[in-house]
This record gives sequence, C-alpha cells and structure tokens, in this order.
Amino acid sequence: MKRATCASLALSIGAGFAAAQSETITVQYDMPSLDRWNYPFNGSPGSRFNASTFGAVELEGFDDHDAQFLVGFETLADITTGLDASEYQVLSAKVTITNSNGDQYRYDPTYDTHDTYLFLDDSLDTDDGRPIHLWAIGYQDGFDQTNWGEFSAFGGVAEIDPTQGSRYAFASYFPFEGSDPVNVSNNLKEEFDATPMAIAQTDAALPGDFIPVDSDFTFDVDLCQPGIRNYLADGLTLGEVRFAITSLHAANGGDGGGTGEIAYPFWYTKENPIASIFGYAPRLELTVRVGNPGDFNSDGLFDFFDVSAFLTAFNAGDLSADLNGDCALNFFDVSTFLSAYSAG
Ligand SMILES: [Ca+2]
Ligand SMILES: [Ca+2]
Ligand SMILES: [Ca+2]
Ligand SMILES: [Ca+2]
Repeated sequence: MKRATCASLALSIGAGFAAAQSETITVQYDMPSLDRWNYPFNGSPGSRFNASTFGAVELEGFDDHDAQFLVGFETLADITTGLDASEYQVLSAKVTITNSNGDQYRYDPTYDTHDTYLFLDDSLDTDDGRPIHLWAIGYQDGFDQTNWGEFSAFGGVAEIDPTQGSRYAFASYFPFEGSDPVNVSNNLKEEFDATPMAIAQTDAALPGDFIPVDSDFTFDVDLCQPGIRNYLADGLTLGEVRFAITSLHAANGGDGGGTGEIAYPFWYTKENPIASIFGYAPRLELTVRVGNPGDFNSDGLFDFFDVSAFLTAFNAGDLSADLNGDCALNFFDVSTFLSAYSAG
C-alpha cells in the first residue's frame, strides 16, 4: 500500500485493491531443464552428450540452419508463473555454452549477412569464421512450448523432401514488435537477413583465430530487439525460457555427413558427464522485475521512493525505466509508470 505520495506529481490514487507489489529477481541456472540437438536425423533427441550446430548451406531438401541446438531453463520454482507479460520486465539475460571440440573453426563475433554464405563461396565474407546465433523458438503444425519438448518428434511433412521446412520447433526472430515468430531456418534460400537476439562472444580466442576446446561462449541478449522482451516474458509466464542456437558453418564430416574435416562446433549438453563435473552445460543468468512496475524499487510499498527511483533511472537513461519496452525513454514510460504506480 502507499504510505505517501509525491506532492510534485499529480497522481491519481487508485482506489483500494491490495498492492500488487514487485520483486526484482536474479536467477542463475548452471544447467538447462531442456537441451536438445534439433537435427532431422537425430535418433536420440535430448539425450546426446553433445549437440553440433552447422548449416546445410544452399542444399535443396535441407534447412540452411540444419543442425540447431535448443535449450530451455525452467524458472517456475523461482519466478511466479501465469502473470500478464507486462508484469515481467526482463532487465538482463545471458546464456552461456561451452564447446566440446576445439581448433576446428574460427571465431567470428559479428553477424555475417546471408549473401556471404552463397553457394559455399565465402569470398564475400569480410571476416574469418562464422558467428553463432541465439534466437527465439517458434513452432508450427499445432505445437507450442506447452506440448513440444526435449523428447518430442522432430517434425512433420517436409516442404521439400527429405526434411526442408519440416521441423516443429525452429529458430526464429521478430522483424517488428508484435510480429509472430518468423522462421529463420532457411534465410539463405529465402534470401533475407534476420537479427539474432545475441551473437556468441568468447575471450578464448581472437576474432579470426581457431577456438580451443572448452571455451565459454556467452550470449548477452539484446533486449532492444523487437519482440524479445515479450518473448522472454511469455516464457516466464509458462515457467520456462527457451532459446535456439544455430550457426551456418558448412556441414562436413561427423554429424554433418559426407567426408572431410569437421569444421563446425559441438556443444556440451546437460547429459554429458564431463559437463556436469566442470560446469560446461548450457547455463542462464537472468534478472527480471516481476509484478507491478509502480513498485519500482521492489520493496512492496508504493511511495515517494518509487517515484524518486524511477526518475533517477529515467534521467540516467537506464533501461530499467523503459516500462513500455521500446528501448526509448520518453513520456510514454513516465505515463506507464504513473498509471502502474497509481494502480498499486
Ligand atoms: Ca562476422
Ligand atoms: Ca565471417
Ligand atoms: Ca516501492
Ligand atoms: Ca520506452
């Protein structure tokens, strides 16, 4: 409940419901609740010791992002589920994964446009190596997060045999706020660029250099990409946040089939005994304000200190004050704050 109001702001005090306070929570998971090598010919979904990512670049019948790695982190023990998406303000999200094969591919910390992959001719690629992307997960054919998981079937009818376009769960992005997830699995064939929510960064190699084994790669989620905060909020509502990891290193040898040297990464999964000893499984660090953002300092009270904390954050350009989620700070955030505060 409010115990004071700020005289300098004309606040209309909402009548009487119990204060929907807020709580700012940081969770750290050193292991996912779900991880799965999402590849059409994977006979053991969910239980492999590692998962590779590679592309079937420009190969008819296969998704460009052929081998995807899907990970999920169950949050329901720590973060209240079932709230409206507007009541989860994700303040930061970081996913870390570790490679289980080394010295076979080069580090590229920046996005490569689709035309740099064309027909396996990488002469248009201006920096050595290929980036590793973090995406939202989209679903098709009646599946969604509630009915598709670690051990579900890979997919249904292919758009082009044997497997192109058939996966039930796929890497996706949101071209604009409010968009449905757009499948990026064939962004080379379909000739478009998509912005991932993060590109993996590591301290273990310099850009262009070969990456040693057991290197940590961190995805620092760009919460200003359209749709991302809502996507994470939707996951928190359901009690699990999920991500798709892909890279377009050309398939060659190993999982990728054919002959030749493997030139793409393998990632430790939670099932890997080495990963559980050394902490190499996919992990997540996430901070979220849950509940009514009018209780801006998350102390359960609606009072002057919330107004003051909001204005301080707002004036400092801190995105915790970006209450309407558009990554700009302006009147609309003040207005959203005031109505949330008044409703508290
Ligand atoms: Ca690049
Ligand atoms: Ca490159
Ligand atoms: Ca407060
Ligand atoms: Ca804003």
